[in-house]
Amino acid sequence: MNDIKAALRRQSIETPSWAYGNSGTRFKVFAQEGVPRDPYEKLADAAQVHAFTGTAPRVSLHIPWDKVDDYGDLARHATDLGVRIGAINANVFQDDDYRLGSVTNPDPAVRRKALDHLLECVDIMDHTGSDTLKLWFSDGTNYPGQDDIRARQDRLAEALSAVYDRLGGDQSFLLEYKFFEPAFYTTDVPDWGTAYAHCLRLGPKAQVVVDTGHHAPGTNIEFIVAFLLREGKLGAFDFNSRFYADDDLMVGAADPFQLFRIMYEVVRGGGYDPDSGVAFMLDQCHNIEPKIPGQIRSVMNVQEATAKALLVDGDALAAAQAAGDVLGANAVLMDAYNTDVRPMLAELREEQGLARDPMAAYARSGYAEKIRAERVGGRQAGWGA
Ligand code: RM4
Ligand code: MN
Repeated sequence: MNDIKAALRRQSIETPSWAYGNSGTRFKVFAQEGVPRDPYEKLADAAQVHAFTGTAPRVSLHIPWDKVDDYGDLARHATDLGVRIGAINANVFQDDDYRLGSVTNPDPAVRRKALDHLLECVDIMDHTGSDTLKLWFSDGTNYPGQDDIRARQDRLAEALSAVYDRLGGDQSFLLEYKFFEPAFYTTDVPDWGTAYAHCLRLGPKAQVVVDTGHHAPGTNIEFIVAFLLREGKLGAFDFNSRFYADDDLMVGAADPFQLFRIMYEVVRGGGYDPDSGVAFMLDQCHNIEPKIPGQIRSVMNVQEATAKALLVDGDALAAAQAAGDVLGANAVLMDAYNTDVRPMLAELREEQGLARDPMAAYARSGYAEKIRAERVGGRQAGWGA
C-alpha cells in the first residue's frame, strides 16, 4: 500500500488554460461569471486546482488564445502561483486562410504562414521554459477529389521536419491525431498510425499524443497505448471523455472503466515510471458546469483510475495468464477496478497536508465568490471561434 501511495504522490496532471475560459459548442458559447479575462487570471485558476489536489503543477497554453507581450513575465507569474507553464499548443485552425488547410494547404503562402506560427510557438517555448509543443491540425478535405491525399502527406512531412529541426536540445513535439472534424471526408492526421509513422521518421523528439476523445466509437484505446509505449512513441495523453464525438467532457465521466484499462496499460508498459517522459494532460471544456471544480473532479478521476491500475496484482495476473486461466486473469483486473480507492486517496491527501475532499475544500474556500465579485468588466477569455 505504501508503494502505491508513493507512486500516487508523484502523479502530475497538466491542466489546460482553455478549460478556465468560456467555451461551448458550435451552437452556443455560454458565459460564466468570474471567468478569467486574460492568461494571468487563467493561471491563477489553474493554481487553485493544484492547491487543492497537489497533483496539477503544470498548465498548458494555447497560442494565440494565451498571447501576451512578455512570456517571461507570464512564466514568472506562474511560478509565483506555485505552477509552471507546460505544453504550448499551436493553433492553425482559426484563420480564414486555413479554409483548405494549414500546413497541408495547396497554397504555398498559406503553408508558410502556418509554419511560421508553429516556429513562433517554439520561440514561446524558449521564453516560457516549456519543453513541449503540441500540434493538432484540423487539415483535411470534405469532398472526394478536392485535393491530392498523397501530396498533402508530403506537405505535412515537410512542415513537421522544419519544426523538428528548430527544436532545442531538451524540447520535443507531440503530434495529435483525430479521426474527423472539422474535415469530414479525409483528415491528414486521422489516426495513431499516421502520427506514429511521421514521428518515427523524424526521430526521438517527435512523439504521439493520444487524445482519448479522438477515436471512433468502440476503438480499443488501451491497445493503442500499449503499442505506442512498447515502441517508445507515446508522448502524452489529452484526457477527456466522450459519448459521441469529440465531446471534451470530464475524463472518467463517461467511461471510468476505460480510463482504468488505459491506466493499467500505462503502468504495465512503464509509462508511469518517473523517467518515462509520458505527460498526462487534460484537454477539456466545461460548457455547463463550473470550471475549476470541473478540473478538480477530473484530476481526482485520473487519480482514482491510476490508484486502481497500481493495485492490480501483477504476479497473480501473470500466473493466471501463463496458466491460460481466462476467468482468473480477468478477475485479477476486476478486483482492482472494483476496489474503492477513495479512502486511500483521502488519507494520502491528509498526509500531504491537503484536505481529504478537494471538491468540498474548494467550495468552502470562497475563491469562486471572490472571482465572481472581482472579475467584473473586461472581456472574458473564450475559445475564440
Ligand atoms: C483539438 C485538439 C487540441 C486542442 C484543441 C482545443 O480538438 O484536441 O488538443 O488544443 O482541440
Ligand atoms: Mn486534444
